[in-house]
Amino acid sequence: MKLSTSFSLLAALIPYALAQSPEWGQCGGIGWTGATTCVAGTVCTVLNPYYSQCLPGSASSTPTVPTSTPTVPSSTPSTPSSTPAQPAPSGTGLHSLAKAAGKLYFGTATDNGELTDQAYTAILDNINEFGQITPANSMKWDATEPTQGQFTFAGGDQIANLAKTNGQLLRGHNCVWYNQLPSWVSNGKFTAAQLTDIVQTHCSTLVSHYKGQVLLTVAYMLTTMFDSQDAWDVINEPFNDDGTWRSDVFYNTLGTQFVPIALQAARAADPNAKLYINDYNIEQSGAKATAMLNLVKQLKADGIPIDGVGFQCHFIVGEVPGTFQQVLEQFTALGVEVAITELDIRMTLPATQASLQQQQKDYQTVVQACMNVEGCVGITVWDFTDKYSWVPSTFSGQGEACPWDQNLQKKPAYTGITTALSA
Ligand code: 9MR
Repeated sequence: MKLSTSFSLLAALIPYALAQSPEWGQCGGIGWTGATTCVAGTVCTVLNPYYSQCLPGSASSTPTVPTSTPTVPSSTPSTPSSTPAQPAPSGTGLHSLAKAAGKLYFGTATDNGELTDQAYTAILDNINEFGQITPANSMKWDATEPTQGQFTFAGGDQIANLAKTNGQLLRGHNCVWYNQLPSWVSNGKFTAAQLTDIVQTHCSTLVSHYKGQVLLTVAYMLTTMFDSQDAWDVINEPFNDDGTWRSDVFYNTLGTQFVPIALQAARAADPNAKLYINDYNIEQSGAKATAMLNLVKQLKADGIPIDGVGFQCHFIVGEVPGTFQQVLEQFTALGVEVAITELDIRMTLPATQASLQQQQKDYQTVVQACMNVEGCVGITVWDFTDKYSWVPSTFSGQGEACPWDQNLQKKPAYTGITTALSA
């Protein structure tokens, strides 16, 4: 990690940073226990209930820094649109607009095989469009620990390094999932004690490997040391659609305990990463959303680290759930943040003008729901172009799910997103 060369400089600055947050550093928010004052020339600004940040400027009075129950006007974001809260997005792209609206990021999934496509990477690398990246495959268990105890990080590192170079946040995806799981785990017939050890080793090795990967300037390095804003989907898709627990090697061997085991290992490995449980079909009121709500309540009651819930949002044109915003609010009311983690909205092919128009509306509706909920921190599309979408190979006869088309041209869906981000 490049941190090593700068470590003595950082060590010298740590006491100072603990006393006062640096420019761009976190200075408040629900659950924040670090410094609540900012270095000279910056002012502590509430971006959302979970995150206050030292932004350039001077305070006319002592700022109020919430750590428990902040109030943020939902219609008038406290960050002026001309003041980016992170290294420098400026413009009218998706991430710039999201930042100006007080969100942490607008991001996209990407995959290693796509990174040789220069027309594609020109858009992916554009910080005005994307301030966050999720590796679609290369941090999954089959990619990172194909054989017990032998970790391979080459693919994940390529994407982490790209995010670092671009100044983009990184979302780790994922630690514990029934899918893309090597057979040595699923067929190992391990005892509960053995599988506990396996989950702990996997999560802690993975999460600590990518600890603090988004590093730029010294100021930003300090920011990321004390609040990296990076996130991990520690648990992926634990429930069936009827709200029962998915029958997989983790649940069948450990019961529900695999969830706290993994979350605690991840927290110990990177105390600053936001730890999430991520799932689909929890975007509407119903048994599955209720099961997730109950899980979060239980984890909180038991003192288990849980920072957020990811809503995948793999939707169908014309079928965005009407209760989505309400469900997001039910989760933030429990004291966790929420994020849209894998957004795409597919349609029956061939696309028509009408279906593309409806898709524009649907993207706008989904992004607007996140905009309306203070604790919804960001939005990630599950790749931005139809050229690399997972949809056509999984749902026969469907596709065109992304905001950019096969030829990397923006679709009406893009305008749907920008309309909501600018509202
Ligand atoms: O995008 C991923 C695709 O390339 C893989 O073939 C697929 C296999 O499981 O996983 C896709 O990503 C999934 C994500 O990891 C979890 N939520 C659903 C996503 C789409 O299937």
